Amino acid sequence: MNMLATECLLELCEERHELEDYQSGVPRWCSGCGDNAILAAVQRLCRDEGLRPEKTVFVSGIGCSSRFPHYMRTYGFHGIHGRALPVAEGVRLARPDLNVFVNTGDGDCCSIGAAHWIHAIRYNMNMTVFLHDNQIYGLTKMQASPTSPRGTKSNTTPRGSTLEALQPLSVTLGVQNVSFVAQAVDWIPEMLYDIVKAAYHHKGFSFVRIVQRCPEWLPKVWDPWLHDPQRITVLHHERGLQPSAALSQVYRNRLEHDPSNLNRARELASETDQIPVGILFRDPSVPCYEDLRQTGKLHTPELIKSGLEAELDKFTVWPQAAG
Ligand SMILES: Cc1ncc(C[n+]2csc(CCOP(=O)(O)OP(=O)(O)O)c2C)c(N)n1
Ligand code: SF4
Ligand SMILES: [Mg+2]
Repeated sequence: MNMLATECLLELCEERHELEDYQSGVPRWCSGCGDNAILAAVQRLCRDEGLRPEKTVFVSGIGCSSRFPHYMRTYGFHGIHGRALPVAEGVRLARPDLNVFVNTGDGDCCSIGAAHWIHAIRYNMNMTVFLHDNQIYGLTKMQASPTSPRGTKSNTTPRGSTLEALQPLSVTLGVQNVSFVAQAVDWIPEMLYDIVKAAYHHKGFSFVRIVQRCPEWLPKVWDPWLHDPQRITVLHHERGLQPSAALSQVYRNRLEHDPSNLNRARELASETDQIPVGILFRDPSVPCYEDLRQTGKLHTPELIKSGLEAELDKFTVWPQAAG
């Protein structure tokens, strides 16, 4: 076979996907909801990375944001409120060949699911996690969440919420084995895409907090940052992201930040006046739980059978021992 024919054949065998191949249904989110921008960035990532739909799964909990898997033409698991992460961990252990993504809301992750979140960071299993942080319970019509700013008026806090908001980045950066933490905002698509892509390429638990607008229940909460680009700090570094010249024209407040510097990442995460956007922390050397466990070995039927028999034998009462 000549060179040209071989190339043509290779091209035919190579699976190519268009954006539409990852799109499913018409999202039911309100118009202007930041979830739409996150969906667009993730579908673009799937197309650009050529992710095979049958090798990709989106896992979510319950909430507006957790409707995400319905809009991806891949595998999906729209789970139980607060339990997106343990479901994703199960998928990861049973099917290490899949690309695992998680979509979780601030209520889902930081309230009812908080214990799972902390342990998932420590286990550092290879998955890409998007925290859609709209600072409110959206689906259930406006109850304060742990990330609601102090003073937020809601159905559960009619006189304004009493406590300071929990900072998801600070929490994540405080847990043992943290390996990737980034922050994006839904209204800067270029950086949202670059961050989603960097998170996907990191091997380990990649945690991306996405500041997500909920025009239905908190229409003005992000206005100070939305209308003043100077209040966005664009993080850049040779080992982080390198935003385009066009973006730098608008977002002039740039900061060189080395993502291997954990203490500096923690300082940046605790800022509330500015929103740092980019990669705060990355450590590719943190081992993944599934590699430490070498879970692949558990998959041979012989090993499973002998393991089960050994386990059952522990509880067997042998007649001579009993007598
Ligand atoms: C065990 C359980 N508790 C409570 C609920 C009710 N519930 C559904 S979604 C939700 C909060 C959703 O908020 P968030 O996770 O921030 O997602 P959003 O809708 O804002 O995207 C609650 C309390 C539930 N479905 N299951
Ligand atoms: S209620 Fe808020 S979070 Fe839910 S779809 Fe509407 S804008 Fe989005
Ligand atoms: Mg929410």
